[in-house]
Amino acid sequence: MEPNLQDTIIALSSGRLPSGVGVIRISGPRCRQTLKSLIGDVPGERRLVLRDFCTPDGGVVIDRGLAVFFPGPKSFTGLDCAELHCHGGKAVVARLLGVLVENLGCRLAEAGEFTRQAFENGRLDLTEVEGLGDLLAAETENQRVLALTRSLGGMSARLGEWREEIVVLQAEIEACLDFSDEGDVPGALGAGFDRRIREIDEQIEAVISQWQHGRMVREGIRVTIAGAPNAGKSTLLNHIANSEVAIVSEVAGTTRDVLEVPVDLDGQLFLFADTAGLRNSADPVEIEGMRRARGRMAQSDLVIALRGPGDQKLDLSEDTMGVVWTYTSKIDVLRGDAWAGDGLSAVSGEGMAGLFGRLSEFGRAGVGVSEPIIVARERDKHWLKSAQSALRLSLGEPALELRAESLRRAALAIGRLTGQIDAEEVLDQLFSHFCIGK
Ligand SMILES: Nc1nc2c(ncn2[C@@H]2O[C@H](COP(=O)(O)OP(=O)(O)OP(=O)(O)O)[C@@H](O)[C@H]2O)c(=O)[nH]1
Ligand SMILES: [Mg+2]
Repeated sequence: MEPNLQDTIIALSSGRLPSGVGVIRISGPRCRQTLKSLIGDVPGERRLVLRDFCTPDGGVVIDRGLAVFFPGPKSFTGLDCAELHCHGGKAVVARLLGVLVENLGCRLAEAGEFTRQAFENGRLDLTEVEGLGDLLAAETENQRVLALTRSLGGMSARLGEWREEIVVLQAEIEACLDFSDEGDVPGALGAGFDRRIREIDEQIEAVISQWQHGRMVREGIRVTIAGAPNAGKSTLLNHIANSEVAIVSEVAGTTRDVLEVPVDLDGQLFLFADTAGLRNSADPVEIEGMRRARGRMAQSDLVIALRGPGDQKLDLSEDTMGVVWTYTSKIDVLRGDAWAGDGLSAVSGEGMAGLFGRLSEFGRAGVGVSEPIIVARERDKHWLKSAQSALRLSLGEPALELRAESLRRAALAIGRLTGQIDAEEVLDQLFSHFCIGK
């Protein structure tokens, strides 16, 4: 999508119609003129006023509602903006949009186009745009907090500080080089120069170390329920999901596909997956099921290894990058402490409170413990690591020119994160997930 900042774009920014109120957003150079034609004047800046919304020619009233004007460049998009709060009826909104397009020279916005204008006009950087996209998509409390921190510039602020300091360091090297050009005294970097580079490196490291938690908040904690056939894995998933999503039967080898269910526990998203039971089998479908089960296990943050009362010991620690909790299932049919370690029954509910408590604790660990999390995307980790390695290169390098070049590359990596450099591809991808009107 190529933005055209000459266009005045409009969209219904509120939700599905009919609704109590419909909010139509307008942004672009024709904003003032549009307001004059539609409501007779341009209201005072950022003041909500009651007006009749009229057709421009005959002055027929379409609806009565509220209008507000946000002059650029200090508006959300950086251009003149307005909002019309009309009654959220389908015909009302259709007529207003129709008049705006057919009589007043506006155009319907594409998905994410208001935010795109904001980015093009320097009102938001790429990390803030990403935060905003995540905020609209947020379904859990932890996702909301992460997305809000980012959309309000939590990440931009850190990146800005680092970039500024790196540019200063770079300038100091340039000054040294200029000085040595002029003759006798060779330039020397001030004391503490390397320490300042190391400090930025450490700060970047601290932020990268949050990445796993950020990823778990944003994408969900991946939990796989695995174990022997018939151990009760599907029954456990159904209990956790509070719905009969998986087929349960006394036939061993019932589950073949990986079945994933998102669950919000205490504001944290978990993605629970039921998998095929693991055993020696010659059945090609079952073998494929086990291959998928192992694939999901390998990619999991947590594996719940379930074994039935009579099953052999189970060790899945080599099968995953995450942690493994082993439980004995069906303890309702056992007497006393006939099982070793943790036990649960998804049928009687015994041990389930303990499991949920442990899961909530797992979800809380690391989330917002010291500082709010600001990194969550693969892109964040990639460019932060790239900035870091450029900084480290500049430390090890004796030649001043090469040290300056490494610093320049570190600043460039940060510029890629904020979208000052090469934003196009990321933006197109990002806005394809935005809704119209944002
Ligand atoms: N008494 C009792 N029976 C259970 C419990 N959990 C599961 N079962 C029974 O055990 C049998 C197998 O349960 P499933 O949930 O299908 O087991 P699974 O591990 O998914 O089995 P596969 O998909 O074949 O690997 C069913 O008859 C369930 O009703 C439990 O906690 N207590
Ligand atoms: Mg099953």
